[in-house]
Amino acid sequence: MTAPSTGSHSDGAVEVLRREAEPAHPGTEYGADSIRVLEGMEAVRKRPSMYIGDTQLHGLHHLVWEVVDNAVDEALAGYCKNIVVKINADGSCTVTDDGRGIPVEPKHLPDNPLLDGKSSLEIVLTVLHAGGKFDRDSYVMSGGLHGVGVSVVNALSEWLVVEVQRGGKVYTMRFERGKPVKDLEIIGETSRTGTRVEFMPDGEIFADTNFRTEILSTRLRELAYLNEGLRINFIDERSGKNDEFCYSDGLREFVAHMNEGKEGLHKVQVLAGRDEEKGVGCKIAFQFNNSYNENILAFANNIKNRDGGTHLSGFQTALTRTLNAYARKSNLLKGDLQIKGEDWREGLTAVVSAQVREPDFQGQTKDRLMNAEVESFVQTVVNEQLGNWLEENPGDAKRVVNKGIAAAAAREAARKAREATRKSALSSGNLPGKLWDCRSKDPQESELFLVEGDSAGGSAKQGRDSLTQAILPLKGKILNVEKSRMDKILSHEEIKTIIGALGCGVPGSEDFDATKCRYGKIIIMTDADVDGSHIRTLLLTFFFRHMRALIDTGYMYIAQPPLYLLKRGKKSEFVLNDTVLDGKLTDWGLDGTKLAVRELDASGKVTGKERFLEGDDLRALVRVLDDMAYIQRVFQRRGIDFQDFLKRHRGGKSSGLPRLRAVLKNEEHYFSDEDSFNRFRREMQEKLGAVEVVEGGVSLPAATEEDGAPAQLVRYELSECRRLEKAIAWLDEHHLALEDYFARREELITGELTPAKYLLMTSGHDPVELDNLAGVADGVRKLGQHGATIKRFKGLGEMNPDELWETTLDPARRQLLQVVISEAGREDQEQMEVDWRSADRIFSILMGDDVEVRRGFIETNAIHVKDLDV
Ligand code: 0RA
Repeated sequence: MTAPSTGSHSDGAVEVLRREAEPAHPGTEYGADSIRVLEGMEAVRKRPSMYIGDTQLHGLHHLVWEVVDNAVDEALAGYCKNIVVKINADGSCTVTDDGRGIPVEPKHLPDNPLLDGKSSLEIVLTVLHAGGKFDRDSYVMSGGLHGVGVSVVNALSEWLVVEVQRGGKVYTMRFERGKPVKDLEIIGETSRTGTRVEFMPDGEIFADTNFRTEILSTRLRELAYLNEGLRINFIDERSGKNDEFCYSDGLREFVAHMNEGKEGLHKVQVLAGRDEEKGVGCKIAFQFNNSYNENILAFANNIKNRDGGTHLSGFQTALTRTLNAYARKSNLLKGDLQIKGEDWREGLTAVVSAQVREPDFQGQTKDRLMNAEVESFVQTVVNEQLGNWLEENPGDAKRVVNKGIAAAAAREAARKAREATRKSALSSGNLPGKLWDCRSKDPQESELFLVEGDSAGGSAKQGRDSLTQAILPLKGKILNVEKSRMDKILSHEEIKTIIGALGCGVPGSEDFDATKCRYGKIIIMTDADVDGSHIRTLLLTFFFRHMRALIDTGYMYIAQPPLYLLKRGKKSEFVLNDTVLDGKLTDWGLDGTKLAVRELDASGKVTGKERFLEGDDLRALVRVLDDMAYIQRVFQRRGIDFQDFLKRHRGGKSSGLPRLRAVLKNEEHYFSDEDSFNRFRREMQEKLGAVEVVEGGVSLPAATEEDGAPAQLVRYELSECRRLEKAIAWLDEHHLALEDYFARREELITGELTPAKYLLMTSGHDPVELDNLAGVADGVRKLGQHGATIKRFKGLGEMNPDELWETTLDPARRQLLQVVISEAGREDQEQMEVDWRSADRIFSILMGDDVEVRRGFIETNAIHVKDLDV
């Protein structure tokens, strides 16, 4: 047995600690519960929260994690190298891995007549907790959090299709709401192994079945960081996003990623060790940077522990001890300055990842690791290896120690500044002179507007409801707190004014209490230009870093002054943004407008017959066409010609569009369903020998590269076709020809065009001839624009006090944006965490020093920035 081997593992992958396989007892596992088996799926559907936590976003994503965890388990056991997670255009999810494949052989279970003779695959998918009973010697490290089994995913899916490659054969089986609807079927041969699970979360169970890209990609990236060498591809077909996460030096790269935009004081360091006998291991990556924020994440067996636990406290204790000892010994620290743990951790970014054979977590959500043996183990590793690193790198060590000393000194200075701020700004009745307070003293109904500039402040003061609305005009840009320590922040005039107006104490001190805030809403109101958004970001950075509680309790808002003033005839209207503008133009364009559909004879001449679409029908048509335009863009991204696709595959009948596209030896084939695809696959297998099916989009790397490797049949799911079919059905019902969508008008010898089949007619305007059906939606919006002027507002100052009241201040008419770190609402821990981390990174990137990183960020994200008027 080995003693803790500390040091030698720092650059290998985190090694996995195994536990002997539990002896299997075939035939006994299910015996007693035989009757419950069928209840199982029903039970899950009756009380889904018991199995997946809730039926909100957290539970929805839990389905994906359940399948992914199984694949990661295969990776931990050494059998799987690649995982692909794909959100399909219809909202279903496909998880593919190249592990061993779920076992398929029939189970001999004489004690259980219900299950006897059924395939393992069916049992794994329909019996709760069955997965673990199949001798997964890999047991080890992953999951634990989930581990309720893929059967739960099955139970909560409208449908689920699983495909297994194993033992030379390809198997498939289909379920609906947990029940098998097709027997296990062999559909081909293969030289590979792996599992593909495709499922549609059930709308009867989940309020919202829309997977969130951010939640998925953050966690998948994290899993790739934590499992070095594992390749995870994430594809979101709804947007075309396609990411590959694969890190040979995972934790180190994780910390580098977290520190993007910050300046490191040294190279990322890794400390690691393990003790087979105790069944514990840990790996820690850390880097000090020049910021003032501490950012440490803790994981045990791939599970994030939000409240840390013994691995984290072991790290912190050893860090403080080792740095203090080194600082004294090297004479960097003189006198009686006391450096606390929090001082040492200023500007520290770290990931602590522990492997524990028998993890003991606190609570259902496993937010805290409790195993006592981990604490002392991590301490030993850190004391020794961190000490060595400091000794061997005196330059780095000096920077780190000096930073801690400065932090301790600044803590002292900040304490004094806090005292001073408290005295000046907070002595009661002593509100800042610049504040135009409201008369009400009830925070419930009081609002504070933080307004850019004195002139807008003046308009706001005149336009407001002075009973409940207070105005605080801010001069110029406030301090960038990302680059300042607390003592400096607290002596900045504008910040002192804000602190004084809010009246809930000085941030960072004990008497800070968000619930004492004098206003129930704090509303940032800046111009819709570059300066305005800079000021907004500076303010948000301040609140995010130092008054986070105000954001978390939902006090923070952003005012939305209108972007446009639309005028038509005597009517004028303020318009919030581009989406609303489009809607307005559609409304105006539809007002009194008819679409004439003329009959043309075979030679393209008008016969004189025509019919009209108007009112709700025409409105619905515009919606259907906008939908089709969206789907057309999806096709474009896939490199499929939409027009060709519609032409070649509709075949007259409304029998449906192909659901699958496959490419074999550069030739395209389309299939209406899985069955016809599988028939084709078998045929090809007979003809060509071996045929390997790979998922389109990204392919799992070929298992063999030699000659004679099987031909690749690349398979693409065309799930957006379901939506497209709905659109086409609507056109059918309204006797509109799909061919007309792309129709073109010919040019005659005279230079004229052949007569238009579609015309938009409205009073006071010549009929508008359209080239084809696709042109109707934009044609309507163009009509709406007729005779209208659109004026774009830049500054708040362009509005007079009345207009400002009407559009932006009046609670009955304005639209505020609430600042939440989670888009999904505060109750959702999952989303919160994701967004907190990206917010942290984004603030560092946008407000930090690193110009290159900032430029890169702005360039890659420029696509989201509309109307940037520089
Ligand atoms: C039960 C036993 C074994 C593997 C699996 C389940 C398994 C499940 C999933 C779900 C997604 N991908 C998966 N891969 C594997 C062990 C198989 C063996 O011993 O050969």
